[in-house]
Amino acid sequence: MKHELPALAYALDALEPVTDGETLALHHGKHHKAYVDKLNAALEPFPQYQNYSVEELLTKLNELDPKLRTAIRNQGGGHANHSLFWRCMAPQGRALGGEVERQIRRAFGDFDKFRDRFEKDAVGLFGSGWTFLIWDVEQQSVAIASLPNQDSPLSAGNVPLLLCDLWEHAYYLRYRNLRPDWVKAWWKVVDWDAVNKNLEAASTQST
Ligand code: MN3
Repeated sequence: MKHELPALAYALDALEPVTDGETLALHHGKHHKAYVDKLNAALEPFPQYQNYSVEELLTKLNELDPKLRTAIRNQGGGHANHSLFWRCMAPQGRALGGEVERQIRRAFGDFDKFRDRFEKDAVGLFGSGWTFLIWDVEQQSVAIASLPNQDSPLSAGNVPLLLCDLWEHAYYLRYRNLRPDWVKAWWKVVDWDAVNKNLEAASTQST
């Protein structure tokens, strides 16, 4: 099985002004595509893993052939993180509601407190990486997690529900060095219907 670059569900300029079309074209067509190509190249000598989804590979990271682990962590993580990132956004976004709203209230008190914590975490992450809303399987609760590079919560047994890309390639053309402005603007295109679907899949999987 070859891993493939997923098509976007919206036009390249559809997330403007939060993300400009040039950034999205490069981010999806060059950056994400490079992760997919390098993942496929890394897997070529390992026929035993041909039928694994990228999510399965990341979940089983520590059981894989040690020679493959770094490539799965970086290239597989890059592919999985970006695939989820595109699916968690929509033009104009979709409003918060449903079970994910209930779980955010349960874990953080209210949405504003959650958003403040998420933004602080995202702005405070040194270097490149992602801030996630995860389903913490052990705690049976939503939680915030920031991870470096292309690491995936799946490799720690948790399920990513929503994620904000904090690599400079995600925001530099429009926001320059101002990561806080990017993170604040990004909420406007978050598709909470998609996040609810991710939560539904995560909680049925883990019970
Ligand atoms: Mn990126």
